[in-house]
Amino acid sequence: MRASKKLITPMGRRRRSSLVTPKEIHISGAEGLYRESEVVKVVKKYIERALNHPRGKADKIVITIEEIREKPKKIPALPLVTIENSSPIEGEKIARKLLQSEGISKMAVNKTFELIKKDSMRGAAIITVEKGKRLEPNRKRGVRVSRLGISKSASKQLSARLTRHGINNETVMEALILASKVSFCNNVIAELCVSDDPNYTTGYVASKGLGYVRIPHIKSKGNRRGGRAFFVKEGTGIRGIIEYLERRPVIIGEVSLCRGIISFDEILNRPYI
Ligand code: WAQ
Ligand code: MG
Repeated sequence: MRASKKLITPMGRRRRSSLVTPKEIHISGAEGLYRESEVVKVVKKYIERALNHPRGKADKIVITIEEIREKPKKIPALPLVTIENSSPIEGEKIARKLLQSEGISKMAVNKTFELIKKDSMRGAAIITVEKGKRLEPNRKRGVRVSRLGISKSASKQLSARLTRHGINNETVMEALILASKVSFCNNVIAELCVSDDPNYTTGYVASKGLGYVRIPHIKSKGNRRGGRAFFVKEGTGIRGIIEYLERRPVIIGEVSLCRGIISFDEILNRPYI
């Protein structure tokens, strides 16, 4: 699902008869892998999401439903943990340190934060770990991870584990599924995510080594800017990565450890892996 809204600027309103094209802003996107019997229910949920979104009410909703013949690849979810944090300044520092601990250069991290703070994107940027070069062919759209889901039994188990930490909601579930699919890609070293929802201030850094590390208060409340970046090795072929992220069906079949809030020092020691 892709939902957007036309922004009519004061100038556009005055000159209605002229050829001023209103700016279309991204409101919400969602994708998943479901059984046929679930499709109607899921589409209804997506439409409701687009019409009641904190970023604004969508005036255009595009829904694409495709039958997938390829058997989904089953992968485990990343282990989940939340870092103790109470301010956006500290939150950004934590994210930077985690990314650098995974080998992402300072320059690449700087460029990524600049990008995320500038404008909200519909998809993710693909950024090289050393030079911070952007590789995705369509920068306005970015790359949308799609064809991803979770098995019934893993979903039940994940819900139970997230409930213990008071975070059993769709936002966390969907983000963990996405991050698990992304990190399973050999060429992706790490991911940074900041929500573009003005009310949602928790972001995360994810990688094979760190797992899914939630960072509360990574941005201030009311801030509509957010985005995602996938860091890849210098010289990696972009086509194979995009093919995997956008088209390869992947299902979470197994849940990993879900921990509560821990301090930053503890996470760098990685005692839970
Ligand atoms: N593929 C690639 N990029 C995406 C996708 C996707 N399927 N969906 C969203 N994005 C990008 C896009 O640039 C958005 O602006 C940005 O990510 C943020 O998307 O553990 O809600 O849907 O508490 O706002 C993370 C923390 C929440 C969850 C993430 O992201 C937790 C979130 P949003
Ligand atoms: Mg959002």
